[in-house]
Amino acid sequence: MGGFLATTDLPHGGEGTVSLARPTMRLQRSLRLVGSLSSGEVSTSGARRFDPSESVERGKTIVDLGNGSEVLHVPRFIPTELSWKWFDYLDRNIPWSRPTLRIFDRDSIQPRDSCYVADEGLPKISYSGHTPHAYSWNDYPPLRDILDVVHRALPGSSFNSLVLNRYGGGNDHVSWHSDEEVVYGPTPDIASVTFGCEREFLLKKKAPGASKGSCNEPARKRAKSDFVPEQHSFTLKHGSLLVMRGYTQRDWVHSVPKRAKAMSTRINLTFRCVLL
Ligand SMILES: O=C(O)CCC(=O)C(=O)O
Ligand SMILES: [Mn+2]
Repeated sequence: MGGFLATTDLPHGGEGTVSLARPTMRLQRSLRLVGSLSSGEVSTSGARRFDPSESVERGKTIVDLGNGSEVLHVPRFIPTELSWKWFDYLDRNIPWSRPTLRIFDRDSIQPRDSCYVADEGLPKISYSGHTPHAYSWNDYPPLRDILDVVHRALPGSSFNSLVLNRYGGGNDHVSWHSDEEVVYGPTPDIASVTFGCEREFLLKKKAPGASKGSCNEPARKRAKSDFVPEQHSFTLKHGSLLVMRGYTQRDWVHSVPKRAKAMSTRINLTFRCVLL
């Protein structure tokens, strides 16, 4: 994750309407865990037997956020069984960690596990005082298969890096932030694939003048007090795809808030392109 974290953590924490892990899904998963999967088995299992661009065409919703920002949402992108295979592989094999972040001069432990994977030779990324180690795609072959599926779904895309997040339950979250970073350029596509427990993903319009680089402080305070931010909510299901496009990072913040009812693990992958 890049960008800034807002002071007000979790404005919607607690009383969720979504995020229930369906018992049938949990049962299906525990049954599957009886056998263990090697990365080779996961790689060859089904990724080439479905057509990602067809999934997008069949089930996409595009939300125009205005001023050159938009979100593409495909709730049923990757078939369920294949999504569970990838979930199990990632849950067991990724070197997850919870770094300490520095936010507004205070240290706090990141409220979710994460990992970073990138092409060799890219500039490093940093967020909240943390510079994650860049692991190699070669060490986790199924990640290349997921990347390939995303590339086939989004003609013209060319992602070279990946932030993985694992939310162990409803307390794990990501606070309001945007991934507005010079390394991603002014209008990055960020493609997000979700496995496991569904969670709510919120987008909220930044206050006028809140974008990086704005320095008109009194006008900003005045504008902020009257500002009622527009907000959108997406339920990110197991096997779903969501793509933030255009000026979404410049003009909007996003979050995955705490949800008491989210009982099981969610893994989210955000594919990005670091500019050289
Ligand atoms: O988990 C998600 O859906 C979003 C993660 C995110 O925003 C980030 O890693 O920057
Ligand atoms: Mn983000």
